[in-house]
Amino acid sequence: YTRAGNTTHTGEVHSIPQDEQFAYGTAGFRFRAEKLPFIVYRCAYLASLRARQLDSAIGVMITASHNPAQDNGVKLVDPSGDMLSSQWEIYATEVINASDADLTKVIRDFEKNFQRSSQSKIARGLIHNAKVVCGIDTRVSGPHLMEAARAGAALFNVKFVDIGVVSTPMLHYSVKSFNEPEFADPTHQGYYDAISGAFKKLYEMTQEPDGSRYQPELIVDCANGVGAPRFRELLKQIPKEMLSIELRNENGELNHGCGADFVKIAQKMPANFILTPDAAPEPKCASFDGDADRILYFRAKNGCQYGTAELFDGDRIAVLFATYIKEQLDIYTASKPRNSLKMGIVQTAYANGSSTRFVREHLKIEPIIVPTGVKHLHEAASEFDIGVYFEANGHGTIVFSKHFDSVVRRNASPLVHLRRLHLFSRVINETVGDAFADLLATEIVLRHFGWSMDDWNQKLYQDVPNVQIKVPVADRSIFKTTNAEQTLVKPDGLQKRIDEEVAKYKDSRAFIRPSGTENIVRVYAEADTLENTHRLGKSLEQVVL
Ligand code: 16G
Ligand code: ZN
Repeated sequence: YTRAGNTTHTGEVHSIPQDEQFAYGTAGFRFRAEKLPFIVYRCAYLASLRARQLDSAIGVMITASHNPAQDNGVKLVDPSGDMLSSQWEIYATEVINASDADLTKVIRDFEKNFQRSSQSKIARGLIHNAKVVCGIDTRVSGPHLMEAARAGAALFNVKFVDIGVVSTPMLHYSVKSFNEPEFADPTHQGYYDAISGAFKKLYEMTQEPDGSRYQPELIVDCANGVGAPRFRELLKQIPKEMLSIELRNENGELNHGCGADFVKIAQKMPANFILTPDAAPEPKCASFDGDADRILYFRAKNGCQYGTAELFDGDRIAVLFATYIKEQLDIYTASKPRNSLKMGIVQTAYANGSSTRFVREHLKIEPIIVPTGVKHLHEAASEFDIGVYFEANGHGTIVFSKHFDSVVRRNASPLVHLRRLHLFSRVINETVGDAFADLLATEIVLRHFGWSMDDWNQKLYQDVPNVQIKVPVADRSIFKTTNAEQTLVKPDGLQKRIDEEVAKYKDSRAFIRPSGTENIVRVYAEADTLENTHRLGKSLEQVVL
């Protein structure tokens, strides 16, 4: 697994130039699968080093999420199931970018540094828990990359645990379970039992209100990815009367014409779904992405172009969760004002303006806006006792503080709203956004409120019309933003022109930011009507060109 001898899953050598540079981005390293064997090998080696340094399990997830089937990627997961610390992202970049000739020296320097801190522990026989835990998604290149990871971990003689084909959130959950055995059993079954067990208990404690319009039927688009086999297994634990789910897009081409990313960007019904609401309506649908860390709800949109989907996106899921939690919290706070729990909501600039306004005006919470990328959201949410975070694209979860642990989880309270909060926090996968867990949590809350899709749509807020445009540019690095990506500081003068355009429309808002994953600049615009939104978007596209 060298750059020169980078052997791919097809058995060919796809050598990598000694000076080709790679960066650990928001999604780790992600490219065409041919490039990855030597990258995965070095990443697993680095994971083994970190595992020894912390005497903990460290995760290696091999996936390219919503990208096409030919791609793959790798990212590392820290002991508590969080994403890798930023300092180690820099180390990862350094180790991957070394030439074959320099690698031994780079590695030796690392080992010297890290062994110094862990040496005494090793000497005292205290290294028991160091291991590299590795999972893959359903791509054909996966098993070969798993072997590359195994070889990488062996370099430093650290135990390697192959957990097979899993969703990204299952890998995060397993890493935490290995390190905190009281959290859950670190197996697929352990994850299913923990999440479905909490769901079933909470279901029993949830009473549908009179006149409830809740429907337990749901059709799920699995993006032809890992959601298909793994969610099918999870659902075996849940009786049909509680939740009646039909899975579609289980075995076709990964992410092709389907999946959460497709539905969000195209705002279209995915393949194998009825396209019009007229014939036989499919009232409630949800879509996972390829590695099942994102979820969107949707349905065919009435009176629109054939095949148009109406989205119930990450913002709407976040607001639904927050509304439920607030209801439980308010009852609690009324009785125990001194031991209060603070809830926060974290969004990005892409959050629909109506959702932000709703959170501010109705939930009385000032939303925190952070730059794109799960890492930023997770970090900001961790400042609260209950931190709800979602990107509009459907990636999100809720994190809970130590204070929450002691007030809610460790205290077997007889108060029903506290027990609900406790179980809700166990349905949620607090390590990372999880399509399965978020789906179960959404269904519980809809049932609690007795809501149909119409209710969920109408009782919270109406989305402001919005548009996203990708503008190809020669060099996206000349675009610099501030204010959580909502203001451009470079190139000079552009922000002023954006402001002038925005001022021409009612209820408008817009920003331009460079993509972190593609060589494009993204324009986002909102205005009072869809037509005005498109007009504003087009004029901003001109500003960039
Ligand atoms: C990455 C991020 C995702 C973000 C997207 C934005 C993680 C795990 N993933 O996929 O959260 O929405 O990038 O892409 O952080 P962009 O920079 O091209 O708009
Ligand atoms: Zn994903």
